[in-house]
Amino acid sequence: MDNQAVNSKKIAAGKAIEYIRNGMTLGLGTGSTAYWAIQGIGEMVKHGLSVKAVATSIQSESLARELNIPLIPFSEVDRLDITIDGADEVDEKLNLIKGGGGALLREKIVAAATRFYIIIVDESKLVRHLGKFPLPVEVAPFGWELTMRRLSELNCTPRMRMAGDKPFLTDNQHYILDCAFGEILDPAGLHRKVSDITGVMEDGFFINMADIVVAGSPGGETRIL
Ligand code: ABF
Repeated sequence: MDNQAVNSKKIAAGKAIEYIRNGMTLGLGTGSTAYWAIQGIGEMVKHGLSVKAVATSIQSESLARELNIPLIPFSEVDRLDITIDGADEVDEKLNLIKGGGGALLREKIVAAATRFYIIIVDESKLVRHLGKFPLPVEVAPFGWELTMRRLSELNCTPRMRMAGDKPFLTDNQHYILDCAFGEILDPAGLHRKVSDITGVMEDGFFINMADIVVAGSPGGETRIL
């Protein structure tokens, strides 16, 4: 990843963690942008911030442990005060495609329990319409071939996400089918159709879930959308 992209991610993360206050319960996102937010929270904890956190992936959980961010099981949480997470695409209505990192199911569960959901991206993720990025769809391994056929009937090209020569397995032991739809003019409507397919555990559409999006630019500016 080039330095400019890293800088944009760091800038966005640095702005997002300014919303955190002592005593909050936080959701920790997944991916290379959320990584910088978790690093920043770790620094704040080192300087006395008192928070509890739930991670959205095994990867983020181990990073939080390394940084001594106090983790609690999601089962002990009713609501989270703030979650900071990344995204693959953000449209003009702040609808998202997420799941490039493979953590979309836990990310959406945590997002749905969050009072203030902050998405952090470098500005290259801002698009007019979703869809250039293939929609990640998390599916049960049992019957995935039939699920794939049903998804392709929605006029997309589903491809099994691989890890080497085996299917990628999510933290929940499911497969991911990356579905190239091309430009999506009605993401909410398509989300309903995808969700109706038996065998689909979750899709990467986050419709009307982001409270704010912080977009960082290589020049060091941030935009709050
Ligand atoms: C995770 O991070 C995924 O939901 C999302 O697809 C990805 C974005 O990755 P990055 O911040 O590395 O671009 O939240």
